[in-house]
Amino acid sequence: MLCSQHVLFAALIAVLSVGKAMLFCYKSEYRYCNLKPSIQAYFSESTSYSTPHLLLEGTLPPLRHFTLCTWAKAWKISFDGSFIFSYDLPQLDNELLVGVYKVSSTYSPPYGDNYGTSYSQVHYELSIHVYNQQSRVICRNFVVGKWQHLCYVWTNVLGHNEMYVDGIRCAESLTKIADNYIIQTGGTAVIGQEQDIIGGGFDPKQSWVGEIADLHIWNEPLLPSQIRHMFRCNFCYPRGTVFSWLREPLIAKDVIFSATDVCAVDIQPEPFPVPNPYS
Ligand SMILES: [Ca+2]
Repeated sequence: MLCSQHVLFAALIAVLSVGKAMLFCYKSEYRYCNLKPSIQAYFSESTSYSTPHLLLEGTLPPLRHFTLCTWAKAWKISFDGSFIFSYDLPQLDNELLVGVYKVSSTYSPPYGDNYGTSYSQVHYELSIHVYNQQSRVICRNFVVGKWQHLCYVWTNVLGHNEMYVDGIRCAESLTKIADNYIIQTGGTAVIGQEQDIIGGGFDPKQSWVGEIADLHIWNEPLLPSQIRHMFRCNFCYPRGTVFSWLREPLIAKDVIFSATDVCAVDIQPEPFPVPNPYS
């Protein structure tokens, strides 16, 4: 009942497009149509007096795997890490933590006119912590100042993990984290800051500065094709089974909500139809 009108509208578009548009819907119980503008949360720069964040009133269930996907627009990324979602246990910091790091490196041409000159270059790395163990990977297509779709995937099967920007998998992560571990329930989750104590201990240098929308968490590792469908806003995509954006009780602190349309970003059409993984 959530969006039957939108499903009908999407179906009409598909028919009118003489079969060129394909309707990608997932299992009906997960159906969520993204044809209407989303609600974004804006996190201004943190200071010692203001630390914008969202605090979940509930906790997370035990997790053997998870996928966390969100739309995010960063206005600034820190060398200390800018964190999107932080889940801490009373007895353990960084039980589940995801974010982005700015990294600077120097490059010296091995030959040519500029031989001997050092150039500074910046890149960005996505990061997952589970059980306070960290994996970071370079994501060449991450940029500041633009809506992007970020996904973090972890499974306790060999501690495998993957990260995606705009449906494209970042560099292969060779760091396996929390092999065979089960993320514990009973912790506290915060969006937009990095906790060092339960519900607090925020470092302004590690806060998220920018917008976040449609953050969802699933208790399974989603497939690359599912992640690509979400990025491409292919009419319908699943709501998170563990956490669903603005469907869970949250306490907002210094966060500004407004309407946005993350699916209005300039997305190039698929070069060929991608089959529905659930069909
Ligand atoms: Ca921490």
